[in-house]
Amino acid sequence: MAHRTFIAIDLEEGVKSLLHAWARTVEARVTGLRVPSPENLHLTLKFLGEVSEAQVGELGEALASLAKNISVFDLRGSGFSLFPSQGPARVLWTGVLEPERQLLPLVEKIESRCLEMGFKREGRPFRPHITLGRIKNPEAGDHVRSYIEDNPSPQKTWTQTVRDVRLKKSTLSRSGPDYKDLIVAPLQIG
Ligand code: 3AM
Repeated sequence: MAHRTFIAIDLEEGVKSLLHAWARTVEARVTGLRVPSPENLHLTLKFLGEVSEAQVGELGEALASLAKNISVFDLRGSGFSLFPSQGPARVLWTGVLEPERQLLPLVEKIESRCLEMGFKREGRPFRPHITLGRIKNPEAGDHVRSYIEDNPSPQKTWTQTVRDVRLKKSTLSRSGPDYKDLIVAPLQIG
């Protein structure tokens, strides 16, 4: 059976609650923003798409050997941002501060390992983000942009320790995506 998969960093419970609360404050003031449930909040490192059962096994081994050579690290982020950067917004997200320190090297290792395994390199530049809400129509996208521009909340930061990277399975349904861990690859402690 094939699985729709991606590699991600999971967020700590406290960070999920905090970020969900931020998203709810925007949702309360604009119409048309769809906020994911807190347990679905994550930081995508690499979208893989459909993979076979055999590839899941291979990815598990690759992620485990890669992760055990990378130390546990702290991740910090702040504020609200929007995709695309201009025009009606489609995604409300929060970004990572100083991604070049540990996050981008980790993503680069994952990209090159995935390339060796036959997965396509991501065409777009990697923009680390945690999706806080999705916007369906351009009118709502304009409202969200105006609200965020008036309330950029630069003082809002979040922080957590990254202890593992995960291969996640995404099941799409009418009620939204459902994510399940297929593999948890622990980073090196200390
Ligand atoms: O983590 P976020 O929510 O930004 O948008 C999808 C979601 O991103 C993205 O992978 C994450 C888990 O589904 N995604 C979905 N299809 C994609 C594709 N074809 C994709 N990313 C890149 N290419």
